[in-house]
Amino acid sequence: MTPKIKPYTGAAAGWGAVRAVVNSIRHEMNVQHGLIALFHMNKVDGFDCPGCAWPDPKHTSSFDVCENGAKAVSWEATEKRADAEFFKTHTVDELLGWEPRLLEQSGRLTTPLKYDPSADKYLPIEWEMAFAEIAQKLQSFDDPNVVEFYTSGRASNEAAFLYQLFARVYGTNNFPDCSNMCHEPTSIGLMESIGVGKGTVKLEDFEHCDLVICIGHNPGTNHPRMLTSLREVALRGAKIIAINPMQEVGLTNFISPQNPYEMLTDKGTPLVNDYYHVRVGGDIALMKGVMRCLIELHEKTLSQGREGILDIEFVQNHTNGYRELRTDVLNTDWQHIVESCGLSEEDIQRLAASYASSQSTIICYGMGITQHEHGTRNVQQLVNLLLLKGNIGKKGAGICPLRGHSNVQGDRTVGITEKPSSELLHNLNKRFGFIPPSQFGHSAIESMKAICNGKSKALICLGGNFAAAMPDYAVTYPKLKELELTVHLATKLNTSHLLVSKNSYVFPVLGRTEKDLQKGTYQFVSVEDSMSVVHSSCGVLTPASEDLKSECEIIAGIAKATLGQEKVNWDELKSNYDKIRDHIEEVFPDFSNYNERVRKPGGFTLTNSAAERRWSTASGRANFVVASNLLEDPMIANKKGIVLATVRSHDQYNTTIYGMDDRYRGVYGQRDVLFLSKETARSMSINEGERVNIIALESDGTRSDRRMNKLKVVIYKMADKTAATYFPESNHMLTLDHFDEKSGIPAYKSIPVEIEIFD
Ligand SMILES: Nc1nc2c(c(=O)[nH]1)N[C@H]1C(S)=C(S)[C@@H](COP(=O)(O)OP(=O)(O)OC[C@H]3O[C@@H](n4cnc5c(=O)[nH]c(N)nc54)[C@H](O)[C@@H]3O)O[C@H]1N2
Ligand SMILES: Nc1nc2c(c(=O)[nH]1)N[C@H]1C(S)=C(S)[C@@H](COP(=O)(O)OP(=O)(O)OC[C@H]3O[C@@H](n4cnc5c(=O)[nH]c(N)nc54)[C@H](O)[C@@H]3O)O[C@H]1N2
Ligand SMILES: [Mo]
Repeated sequence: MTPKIKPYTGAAAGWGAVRAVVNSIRHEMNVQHGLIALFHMNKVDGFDCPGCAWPDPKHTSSFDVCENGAKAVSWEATEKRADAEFFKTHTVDELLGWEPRLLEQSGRLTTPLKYDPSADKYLPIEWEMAFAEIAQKLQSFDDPNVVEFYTSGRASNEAAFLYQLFARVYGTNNFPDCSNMCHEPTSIGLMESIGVGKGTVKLEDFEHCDLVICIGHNPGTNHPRMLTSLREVALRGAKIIAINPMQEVGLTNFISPQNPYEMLTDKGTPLVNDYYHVRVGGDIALMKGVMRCLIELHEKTLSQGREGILDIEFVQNHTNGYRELRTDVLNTDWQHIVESCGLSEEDIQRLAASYASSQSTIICYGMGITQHEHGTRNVQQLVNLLLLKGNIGKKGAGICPLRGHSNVQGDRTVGITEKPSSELLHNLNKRFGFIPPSQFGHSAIESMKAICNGKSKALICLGGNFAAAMPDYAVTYPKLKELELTVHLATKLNTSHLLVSKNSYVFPVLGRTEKDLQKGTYQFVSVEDSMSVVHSSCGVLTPASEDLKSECEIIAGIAKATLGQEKVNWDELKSNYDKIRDHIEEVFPDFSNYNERVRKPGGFTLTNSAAERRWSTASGRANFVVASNLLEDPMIANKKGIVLATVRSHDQYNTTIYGMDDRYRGVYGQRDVLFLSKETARSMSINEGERVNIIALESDGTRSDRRMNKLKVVIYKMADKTAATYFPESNHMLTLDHFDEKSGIPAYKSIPVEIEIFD
C-alpha cells in the first residue's frame, strides 16, 4: 500500500479488527486451518494463545479471539515454507541483505540446518549428527561459563525446566532471558517492595475495583483481550485513568466484537475517564507529585479532626519506611516535578484526588514503566502509591504488571534465572544428585557484553531473536559472528540465525498450535499467565513438516549427547512430559500435584504471599522505597534533548513485523516514522510529513554517531519534549551501557536525542 498518514477516528477492535483478522488469515494460511486454530485457541482442550499473557476467564467462549491473537496464530500456522530448497537457493549473505520481515515471511522452517561456510549456505543435517557435533563442541570448552543459554518467553514450562536442567548439569547459570529486556524491574522491584516478583491481582479483582490506573502500556495492541475486562470495569461505572505520553486508541474506546449492538451501531464503550500525557521518563516525578498531594491532603483532613485518606492502620501494621518516604516527597519541589513530568500542578492534584476517593485501586503497567534507566524505581513508586492506601492484598486492588511473552512469567518460575536461590540449588541437588553451580551467571546485557569482549564462546537460543531485540546492533552483530558455536531453536528464520559463527545450527521446532506426538502419545505443555494461573496448552494442527521436533525433544537430544544419561534420563523425559512435570513438582513445591491439577479445566493458581498480606521481604513488611534525589534519568535531565521511546506498532510482534500499518495511530504502509507532538514540532518549525534525522546523545549531552536518517514526522497527540519510533529498527540508537543498574533492563524508552531537518 502507498504510505499514508490518516488519523484513526474509530474505536479499538470492531469491524476494523475483523477485517484485519480476515486479511491475515487469507494471506498467511488456508482458511480451514485458520478456523480450526481459532476455534481451539484459549480453550482448555486447545492451545494457549501465543499472543499475550492476559488470562482468560475459566469458561471462555471459543470465539473470544482478538485481532492480534489471530495474527500470532496465522503467523505460526502459515502454509509457506522456508524449506531445504529455499536454503539451497539463497546464500546467508544474500539473506542478510533482505528486509528482516521478509525472512520470517518466507515461512516455517522445516528441516534441521547447519551452516556450510564454503557455500555460505545453511544446508540440511541429520538431527542425531547435529546433536553429536554440538555435544563435541560443548565438551571441548574448559569452562562451562563460556556458554550462554538464552530463553525467549514463548517456551513452555516443560521446555524451560528441561533447558535450565541441561545448562546447570553442564555447569553454568548463564541465563540471558527476554525477561531481562521486559519485566526484570518487576521481578526485582516488586520482590524488594512486597516480597514477590509478580503481580498480586486476579482477574476477579477487576470485578470489584472502583479505579484502574493504566500506566505505560498499550492494551489495544499488545494485550487486546484486556479490553474486555476494561470494558466491564467501565460499564460498571468504575473509573479508568490512563497515564501515557501517547494517546492510544485502545485505552479510549472499544467496540466489543462479541457485542452485536456495538458491532451493528459501530459505537464503542468509552474506557478512560481521564488521560494524562506524561512526558517520557516523567513517571517518577509524577508519582512523587501524586504522593505529595495525598500526604498533604491526609494531614490536612486529620488536622481538621476528620478521618485521613491514607490507610494508616495498614501503613502501621504492614509497612516499613513511611517516614522516609514522607520526608522525601514533601521536600520535592513542585517546579521540579512539573518540569520533569510535563503535567501541571492542577493536573497532578486532580489525579491525586481521583486516587484519594477510590476504595480499591488496581494499577496496571507495562514497558512504559520498566524500560528506563530507573525502571525498577519506577515500578516501586507505583507500589508506594498502592501501599499508602492499603491497596495490596485487598479485594479489587493490587499491582498488575502486564507480562510480555505468553509464558515469560512461567519460564522464570521454573528456574530460568541467572541468580538461583539457595532453595532452588538445594532442591535440584536433592532431586537429581548433582551439585548445581552456585556462582551467578549472565543476564541479557551481561551475556551480550561477554560475547562482545570475547569471553563467551557459544550462544544457544531457545526461541527469540536475541541479536535484533538487544541494543546496539552496530556493535553486537560483528561480535556475534566471532563465536565458536551458535544454536537456534526456532519456528521461522530471523536475523539472529544469519549472524553465523564458526559452527551454526538452526533447528525447526513444533509451534504451540501443532500436535506433539511422542512415542504414540499426544503431549501437552503448560504455561503461566500474567496472573499466576498455570494451565495446559495442547496443539491441534498438523505440524508444518514431518521433520520438526518439539523443544523438549531437541533440548533432551543435545543434553543426552553432551552429558549422557547418568544424572538425568533425558530419553524418558522427552517421551513423556508428565515425567518432566513430576520433576518440576519436586523442585518447586508450589506445583504440588502438578499433573493432576494442570489437567483440571482452567488449571491452578500459584500462591502469592503478598496477595495474602504475608511479606517475604528482609524486613518482614512491605517496604516503601524512596527514589531520593531522583526525578528523571540523568540522561533525560539534559534539557537540550528530546526523549525517544521505542514502541511497538499494531502490526508487529516484537521483532516479527506482520505488516506495515499501525492502524490505531493512523500510520499506513510505512515504519520509518517519528511521532512528535504538535507543540514540539512547531517549536522546531517541523511540519507533518517532513523528513528528519535523529541523533542519540551521550550522557554528557554531546552527539554520538548513532543516528537514524530521514524519518517521516507524524504529528500525534502526545506529551511534548517526547518522541517515539518503532523498534527493532531503532535498536542501534541505544548503547549496551545504558540500562537500569538495579535490574539490567536496557533503557529502550529513555533515549535522549536531537532532531535535525533532513535535507
Ligand atoms: N500484538 C503484540 N502483542 C504483544 C507484543 C507485540 O509486540 N505485539 N509484545 C509482547 C511483549 S514481549 C510485551 S513486553 C508486551 C509489551 O506491551 P506494552 O508494554 O504495551 O509495550 P510498548 O508498545 O513497548 O509500550 C507501551 C506504551 O508505553 C508508553 N510509554 C513510552 N514511554 C513511556 C513513559 O516514559 N512513561 C509512560 N507512562 N508510558 C510510556 C508508550 O506510549 C506505549 O503506549 O506486549 C506483549 N504483547
Ligand atoms: N528498542 C526496543 N527493543 C526491545 C523492546 C522495546 O520495547 N524496544 N522490547 C523488548 C522486549 S519486552 C522483549 S520481550 C524482547 C523480545 O525478544 P525475543 O523474545 O528474543 O524476540 P521475538 O521477536 O519475540 O522472537 C521472534 C522469534 O521467535 C521465534 N519463535 C516464535 N515462536 C516460537 C516458538 O514457539 N518456539 C521457538 N523456539 N521459537 C519461536 C521465531 O523464530 C521468531 O523469529 O525485545 C526487547 N527489545
Ligand atoms: Mo517483552
